[in-house]
Amino acid sequence: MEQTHRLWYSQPAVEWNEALPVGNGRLGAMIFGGTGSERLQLNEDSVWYGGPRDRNNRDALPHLPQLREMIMQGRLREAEELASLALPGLPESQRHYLPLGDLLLTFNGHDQHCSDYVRELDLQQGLCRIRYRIGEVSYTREIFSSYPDQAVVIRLTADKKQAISLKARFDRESWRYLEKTEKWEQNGLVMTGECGGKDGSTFFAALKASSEGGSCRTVGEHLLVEGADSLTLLLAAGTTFRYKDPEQYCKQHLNGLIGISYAELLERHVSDYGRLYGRVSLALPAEPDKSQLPTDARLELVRQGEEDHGLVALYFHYGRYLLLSCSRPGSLPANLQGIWNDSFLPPWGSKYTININIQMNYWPAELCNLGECHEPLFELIERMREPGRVTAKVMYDCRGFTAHHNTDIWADTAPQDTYLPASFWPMGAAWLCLHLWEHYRYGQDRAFLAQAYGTMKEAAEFLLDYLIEDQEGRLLTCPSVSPENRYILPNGETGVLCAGATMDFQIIEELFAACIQSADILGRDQEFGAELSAALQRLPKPKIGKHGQIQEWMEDYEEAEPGHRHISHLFALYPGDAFTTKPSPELAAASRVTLERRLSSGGGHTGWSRAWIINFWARLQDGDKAYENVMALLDHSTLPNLFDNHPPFQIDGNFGGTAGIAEMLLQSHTGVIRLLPALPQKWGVGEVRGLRARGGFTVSFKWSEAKVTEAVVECTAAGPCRIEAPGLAPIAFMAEEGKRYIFSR
Ligand code: FUC
Repeated sequence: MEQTHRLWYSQPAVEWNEALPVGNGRLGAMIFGGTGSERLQLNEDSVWYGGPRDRNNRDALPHLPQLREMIMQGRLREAEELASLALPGLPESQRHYLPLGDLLLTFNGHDQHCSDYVRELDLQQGLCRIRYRIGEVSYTREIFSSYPDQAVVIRLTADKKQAISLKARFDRESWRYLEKTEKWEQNGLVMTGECGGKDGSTFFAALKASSEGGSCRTVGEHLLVEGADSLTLLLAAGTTFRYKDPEQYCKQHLNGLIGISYAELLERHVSDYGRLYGRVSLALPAEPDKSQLPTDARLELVRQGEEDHGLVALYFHYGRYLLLSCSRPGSLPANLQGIWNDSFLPPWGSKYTININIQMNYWPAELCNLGECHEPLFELIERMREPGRVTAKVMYDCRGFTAHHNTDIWADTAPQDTYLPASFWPMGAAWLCLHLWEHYRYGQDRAFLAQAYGTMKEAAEFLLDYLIEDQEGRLLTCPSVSPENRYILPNGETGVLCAGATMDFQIIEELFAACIQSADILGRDQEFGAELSAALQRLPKPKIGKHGQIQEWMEDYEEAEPGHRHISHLFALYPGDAFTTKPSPELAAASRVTLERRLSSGGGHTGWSRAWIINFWARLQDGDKAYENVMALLDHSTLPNLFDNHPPFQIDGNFGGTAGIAEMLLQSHTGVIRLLPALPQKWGVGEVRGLRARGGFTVSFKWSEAKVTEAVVECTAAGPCRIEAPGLAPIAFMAEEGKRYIFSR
């Protein structure tokens, strides 16, 4: 069986989508690996344009009754016109993410006669390594972003003495006029500037060199190293978002680190990173064995229709690597590009789109045993509470907190854009809060739940107030949309705003149920629980439409785009739980019809949409369909560096794909731990170690001929444990905390 933990290439990256990412949650770099010159395209997660603002539109509330009336009466054009005037944020757009800059290294004479070139990303050590030979000298470059030491570390060595010479400088392309680059003593450089906009942050980056042998000096904005035996470069960066004085922080930090040997820095990095990465492993059939081929060649063969189970396992591991590299405690959450962005005007602002994308970033967090990587999202949710209360009150006169389909570094909750299929959808906070509940379900940490409950409750309070009653006494969301689709009325007219999008009820049901259960577990708030239960009774139930599909809206409208990338009305299948195969076979069957319709009309064309589809098929327990879509994700939506391609690069598909592969192997959302729930025929043999199951379990198992041969369950919380696995008799027992249980055939 193949266990591949390495992306590798036999040539430098020509463009950004070939470069390899490193990151520690906060500080990231894309490494090109050139021989004559090296480019590290740098990011720091808090380099965003502009400061916080109150963008709430005060004209929303006075027009809300009229808008609701227009929608309820089907006066759609008028409603759209009014919504476009009265609801948008002022201004229309939230803040966007920016690159920090580049660190450029030049090695004179190295672009010629180079041989034995290898560029690799070692996922087990969490570092990028470049090796090549020129004449008699072999050069090695190792680069990683250390979480314990909060620095990018660059190490240059050669197998001959005095062979390391280079010139280094910072660069910031056409935006360089905004800042200063200059030398820092004899062995360092600094770069500083404004992120832009009124009340925006200021950034600072610093580089410090330490060489064994040779000399270091600085001239103008250059650092010059000549004839060193080996060299370590340390890079730190920060902004006023976190540090009062980023210059002082960076300089003090590097002055403290520079005395530490490279071996120790590496050791600290590998032990920190490796402890997390090493929790999980996956081996899939080694036939066909393509492990000797470079990663881009393997991807190309998949495009030509070949199988490569090892590449699937590598993609899975890479997803875990990426999450560890762009979301660690203390960092901001993973944005649309994780932390890796080279554009001053990135697609969708490289911010947080919360009608699927950022949620998808965190789908693998719990299941793949990286619960701590989820924390930055929880912190952002906390920061959204205050602005979200203002939005709830100002726009809708509701209690609690709300957010629309995007947020930014300042936790902005007012609508983003005036794009009718997406902008005026106040369900963002509610969906995000379900991540708090999922974290509890996996970890069973009551102290966490006690704290998270208040946040979940506030999201629920907003919805209780936002729901309106229709003539039949049902409670509906209005205005709303089914992200980001449109419907066709029987008269051929197209609609977008609606009362009661199916997804809304599915989110509300899950959130209210989570609040009720949490209140029960915590032994508080019985009255609120009763209020939620009463509201749940009055929500519309899921409906099956004329094609046998789950209806996307309350009426059985045709979809304007039947192959739309969003499949919002299957939220209850995944990431929600309600449409599981056994308790609701009709809903599962209708979900299948919905998926097939989407797919046969060209669905799954963006990377994230394809990744969502993998998870849907996994939940429908159709391993072969899930597999087909894993292959389609690799084939259509994966760039040479294995980044997900929307297009352009957007990281959600990596995370959704990783979660989907895990979901094919283990599911635990129904109260039973199911092993191999959606195993494709092609993966008859394999082994997975360290996945998490809800209830506080860590599960490892092997299988052959599609049957589990051995399963090991470690219990991190006491409680009932039920397991169903092909090849094993059903298992049910009371687990004791700290105990390990082994089951075999
Ligand atoms: C949603 C999606 C787009 C894209 C954007 C960031 O609006 O519909 O496909 O992923 O977010």
